[in-house]
Amino acid sequence: MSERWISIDRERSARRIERDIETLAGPDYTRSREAIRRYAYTPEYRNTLDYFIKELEAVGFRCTEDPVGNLVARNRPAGERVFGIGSHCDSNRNGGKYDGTMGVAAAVEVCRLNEELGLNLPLQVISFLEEEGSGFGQMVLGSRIVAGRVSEEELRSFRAIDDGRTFFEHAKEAGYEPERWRECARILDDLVGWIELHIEQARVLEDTGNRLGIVDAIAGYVHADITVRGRSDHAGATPMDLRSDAGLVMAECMLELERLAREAPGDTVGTVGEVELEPNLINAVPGRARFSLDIRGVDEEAFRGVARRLRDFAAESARRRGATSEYSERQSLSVTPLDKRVVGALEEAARASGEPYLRMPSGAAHDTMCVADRVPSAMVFVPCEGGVSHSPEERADPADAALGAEVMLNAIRRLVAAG
Ligand code: HGY
Ligand code: MN
Ligand code: MN
Repeated sequence: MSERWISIDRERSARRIERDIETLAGPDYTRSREAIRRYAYTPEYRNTLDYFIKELEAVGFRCTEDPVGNLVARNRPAGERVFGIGSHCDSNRNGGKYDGTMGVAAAVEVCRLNEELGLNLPLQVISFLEEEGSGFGQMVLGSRIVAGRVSEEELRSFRAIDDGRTFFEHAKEAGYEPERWRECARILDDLVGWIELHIEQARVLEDTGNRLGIVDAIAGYVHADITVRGRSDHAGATPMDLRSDAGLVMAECMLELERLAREAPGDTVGTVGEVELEPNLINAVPGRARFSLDIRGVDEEAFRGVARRLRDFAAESARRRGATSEYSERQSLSVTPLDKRVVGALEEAARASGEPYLRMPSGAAHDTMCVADRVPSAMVFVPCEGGVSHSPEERADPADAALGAEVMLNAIRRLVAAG
């Protein structure tokens, strides 16, 4: 590699990243032994932030937390221009060791290398709160707050999945000041660029034999719920043509969603991941059904059109069965094209590394979608085995994250030098 490019001791970096990840898979950092489960304002999440704070302070970073709990660490005084790196360290409720956490660990490794190699790059690490929505059912919540993509009314309406208490109550109890949430926008003020490393969460890199993905766009999504209200009847005594079975409306909608997503352009996908039936008893016709919609794609009109058509299909299916349906959107984010200059710098650094890489879109959502509103941004993907994610079976190789750290370091060095 020419002197213009730095090559790191990838083996040593891989060992340090692996140590971070294996430590954070321990009992102090997850609420469950079966999977990694940590989310906003829980002791396990606090321990995880404290772990990264210790690692960052050890290489001279000053760590703070914004009014809702996004972690921010800088090696420059406030107001000076810095390059942003990071991800999230909360987990899916059925999470693996690598989703998010590997990105924060790789960012911390970039900070260690910056210090050891005396590069003196101006850096800011952010670990965003509640990317998975495992605490309050609202995905990328910390970065949506930073990007001003929530209203005060919405924020005050969010309630914890575990106990139904509000986001504000939990945030205050954890020592934050959620009423100052608008000030969270300031953590992007000094950023000249942003790069997030993340596991791919699918198996394109694995199937194509690439070690890195240089992400140039992130799919948009709609998250919504449909609630169907029919009538709960005796499962034995009620003749089939006298029923108003909410469960059958849900069943028809699930198959219709599959049909609409398969027909739509732009890699559109549709998933019903959560289902609830009431009274949910073997011998009672379900009178109420609630199911979630996760509809995504890189063609904005296509994936939003699927959501609209499914809403109308549900209303018609319910009407035919003497029931009603109600569609309520939780949130949505648009397709996010990433910054050509940052993508280009990453691609050149990946090429210089001598390792196989692929330029690609992201189907999964990431905090980078919100950062990109205001900051030139891009992402680096590393493979995960079999594409498995949002599962304790998730596996990724710290050696790929170490390679990612080297590529990020070189790209940042080029971008900062170019001004
Ligand atoms: O679901 C997502 O796209 C992200 O992994 N939370
Ligand atoms: Mn993630
Ligand atoms: Mn995730």
